[in-house]
Amino acid sequence: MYVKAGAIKADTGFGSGRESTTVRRSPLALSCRPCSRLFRLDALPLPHSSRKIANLVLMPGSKPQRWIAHLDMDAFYASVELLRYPELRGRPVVVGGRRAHQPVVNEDGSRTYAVLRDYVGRGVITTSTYEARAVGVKSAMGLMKAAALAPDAVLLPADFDQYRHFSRLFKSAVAHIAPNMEDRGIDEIYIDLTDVLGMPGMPDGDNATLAAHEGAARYEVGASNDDAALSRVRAVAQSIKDAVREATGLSCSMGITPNKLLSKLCSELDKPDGLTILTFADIPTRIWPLPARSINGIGPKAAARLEAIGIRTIGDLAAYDPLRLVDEFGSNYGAWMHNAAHGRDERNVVTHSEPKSISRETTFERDLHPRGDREALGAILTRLCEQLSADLVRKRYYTRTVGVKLRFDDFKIVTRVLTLPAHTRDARDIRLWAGRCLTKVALERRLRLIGVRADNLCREDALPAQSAPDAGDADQMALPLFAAEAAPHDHPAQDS
Ligand code: DCP
Ligand code: MG
Repeated sequence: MYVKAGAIKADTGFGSGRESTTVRRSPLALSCRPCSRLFRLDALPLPHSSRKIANLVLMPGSKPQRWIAHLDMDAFYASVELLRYPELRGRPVVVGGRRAHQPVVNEDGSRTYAVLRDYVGRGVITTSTYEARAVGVKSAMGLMKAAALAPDAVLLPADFDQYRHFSRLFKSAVAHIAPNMEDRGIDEIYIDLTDVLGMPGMPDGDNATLAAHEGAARYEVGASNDDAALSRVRAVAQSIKDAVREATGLSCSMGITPNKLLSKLCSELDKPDGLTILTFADIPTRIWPLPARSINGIGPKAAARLEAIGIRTIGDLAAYDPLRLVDEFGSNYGAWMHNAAHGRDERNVVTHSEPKSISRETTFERDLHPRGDREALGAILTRLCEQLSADLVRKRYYTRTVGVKLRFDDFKIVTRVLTLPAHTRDARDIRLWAGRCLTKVALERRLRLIGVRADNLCREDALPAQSAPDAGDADQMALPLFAAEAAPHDHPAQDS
């Protein structure tokens, strides 16, 4: 069923060994004539830097192989709970209860825990310990159904503040070792280790010698997969896992491969406390036997459709005619599935995410009436607009959509947004448009909160020429709470 690795290499250009013919391109690579190896210009290893420069041929666009890690915390919420209830270690535990399921502290200091058999309701499990998973209990399962499988499992309420706290702790521990980190949610991150592996002074693995250190430091196509480089990758990975454990007391699992797609797959392969390092050469043996649905992006529906055409494993998918896949699933998804099955993924680790909006809001000490407290409200709104403007300047953004948010004394929230004719970050413009937004709201009740928001952001270095900032009108800061005239480009309001 599987195509031979050699044939696949010719088809895909996987850079899995010295015999590989295709390399990825960046402008900084040199090829050494005598040995035909490729090096990064800024990371020439010693024996080569002493060669005559005539022997080094500039290879515009040659790029080193990347090492990307995916790190995922093990049974995250449940593991955080076990830190404060260590006596529950080894027992099946599920998180998902309500406040009523909080453990009760007895007079002698011991605790009494809620158990699943007593649960009545429609709640679902957020996560469970591996002991509970062993009997089939898993995330998103109804608690009543889980009770049938594991009646003695302990039920704990979720404490999101605590999980967020531990999330920050583990991410900051990783960032100290490897700052090129992409936040993917409360318990997972991608890390680009390519540069870390080139840094001197990182911990060496058991077998790591000076030669091993050099092996990983140089960006030699074909050599980055040798034993020395792999032991270096393992050493850095272990140092990250140790740092996470030291900062949190928790274990995590890591997958490390040349791209995000494969790493995400691999972090699952050896859970809990796992470490899986794969190269492109391992795809036929380690990746192709896995079910197609283990690829992130192939959900249950797509997996069922694949199964209907005889595709069960990733290997089946890789061997399937890509044109037929496109016929079946459309050009985008079909082509993506074909590439994914061959382990191809060029996505970068995105260390900085662009904000979608920036906002400022304030809750009043006492509820304010839109008419009786008109002046005070106007002043508060003006101050919020000034703060928002300062935020935009500091973060180097302009906005084209200004919105207001109001929470009334009955807790009902109303938002109104308006699109401006041009980008701005001027406090007076923002104040003018916020006032215009307010004319769209029926202000009958007292207000608990007012907020102002900038959406539709544009980085200052990407500002279109026609949106050159306008200095605004000095009088706009003295506007009444509500601007009288209607504004163009009215958006539908979003009430909630
Ligand atoms: N979560 C949730 N609802 C789900 C799945 C997960 O609320 N349907 C929460 C609880 C998990 C956390 O997100 O602890 C992280 O999700 P994971 O999928 O990484 O699951 P775990 O970390 O619990 O387990 P694993 O060891 O398989 O990663
Ligand atoms: Mg997890």
